[in-house]
Amino acid sequence: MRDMNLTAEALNAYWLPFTANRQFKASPRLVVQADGMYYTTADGRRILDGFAGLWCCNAGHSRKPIVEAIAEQAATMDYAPAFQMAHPLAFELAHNIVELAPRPLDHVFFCNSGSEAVDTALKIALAWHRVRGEGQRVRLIGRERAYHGVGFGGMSVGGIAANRKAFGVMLGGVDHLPHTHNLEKNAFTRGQPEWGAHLADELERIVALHDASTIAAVIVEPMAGSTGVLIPPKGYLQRLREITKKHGILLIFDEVITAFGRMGKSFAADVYGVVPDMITFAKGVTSGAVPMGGVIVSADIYGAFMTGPPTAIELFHGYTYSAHPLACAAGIAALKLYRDEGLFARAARMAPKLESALHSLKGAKHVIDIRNHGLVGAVELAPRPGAPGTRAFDLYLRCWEKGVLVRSTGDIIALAPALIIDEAQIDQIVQTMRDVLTTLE
Ligand code: PXG
Repeated sequence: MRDMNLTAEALNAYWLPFTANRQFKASPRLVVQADGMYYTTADGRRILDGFAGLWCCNAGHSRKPIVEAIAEQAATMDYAPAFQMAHPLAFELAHNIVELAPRPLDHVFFCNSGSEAVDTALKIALAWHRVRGEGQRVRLIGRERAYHGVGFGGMSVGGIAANRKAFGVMLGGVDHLPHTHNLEKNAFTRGQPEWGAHLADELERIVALHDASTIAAVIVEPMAGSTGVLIPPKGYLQRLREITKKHGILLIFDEVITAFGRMGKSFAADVYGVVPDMITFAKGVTSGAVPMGGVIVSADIYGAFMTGPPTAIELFHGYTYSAHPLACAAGIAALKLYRDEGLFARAARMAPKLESALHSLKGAKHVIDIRNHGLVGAVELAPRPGAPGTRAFDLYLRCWEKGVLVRSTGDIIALAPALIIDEAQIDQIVQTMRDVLTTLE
């Protein structure tokens, strides 16, 4: 193993993403090893991972079949050109994903992250309308409190004020649905809230304002993860589907965190019973072991592009590392592991356990909401006056000190453990949070 002691120069050289760099460097949290449900820190502590890395290591960490598949592929063929050439694993993985996907979604475009997946889906939406002769459909509709990654497209359809504050104007021609989070109506709901389906009707208002003929696509996370676990109200996604269909607008589900078992089935689309026109995925496709993302599109969308001269490039888009051999090898191994161990069904079985454990925190100091669906949970805390976000961040830090990794976003603690988690580990995470909450100012 490498020397794990960082020099001051090395600590300084790395600019960490989405991190308070100065705070981190004053007291670094370094992990050096991972297996199953656990990380090991540089100072030798075992940390129970309640967040599957960052919503991604759905099969648990450093699982042998995935590790071996990557190692073997690296030794066999490191890289294959992605344009005008291919390698067999790309087709095999695409086929395996299509087998899991809801029909009529049956073609896969590969990229390397969730952000790229979102920008790819938005570009496909715009180009699809053009190839069909509806090139005036250029508007994209997102939602407040949506996170669709960090590309300009994803940021623009996303609904995060901090992005607008930091980076100024976004893409033009974008509008937003209201988010569905409402503590007055839905606090402490288990599973999907009863209240809020009508918020989908706001899409009719947006369509009336801009005219349907100008709108290309609506993109939503079926369950919004990053901005604090916002569970879709019952009937909400169905209404979005009806309205988009009625107006010839594409519906894109950003399933970067919900795909591959997180909600207890292959896709959130299956759980919520709504089939969009495109699904973006990333993270769990390789169980986080190699970066990969992609977009699954319907036969109708793919087919519309396959009409020009056969020698012409149909979609002017792609990445050097689209369908990278190591990512494909990891993806094939991860999907096989999910199937062999029945992990999506396991997530569905463990979901009620996570639900009851989490909701036992009701009444604990500072807790103003608890919500959950599938193997995802969130505890929302009352913000400290004048210091939003610090309370949940302190809870995260203290849980880390006590050997449990959770995630804080604003004043919300999110949980999304690997699908291999057992009941005792769920109890340990919740008990640790309970202990910390009692002492938290
Ligand atoms: N779409 C969704 C729905 C996401 O959740 C992205 C796109 C972007 O993916 P990449 O691979 O470009 O990061 C995401 C990413 C968190 C957290 O703590 C969430 C994400 C990433 C990192 C942390 O909630 N989501």
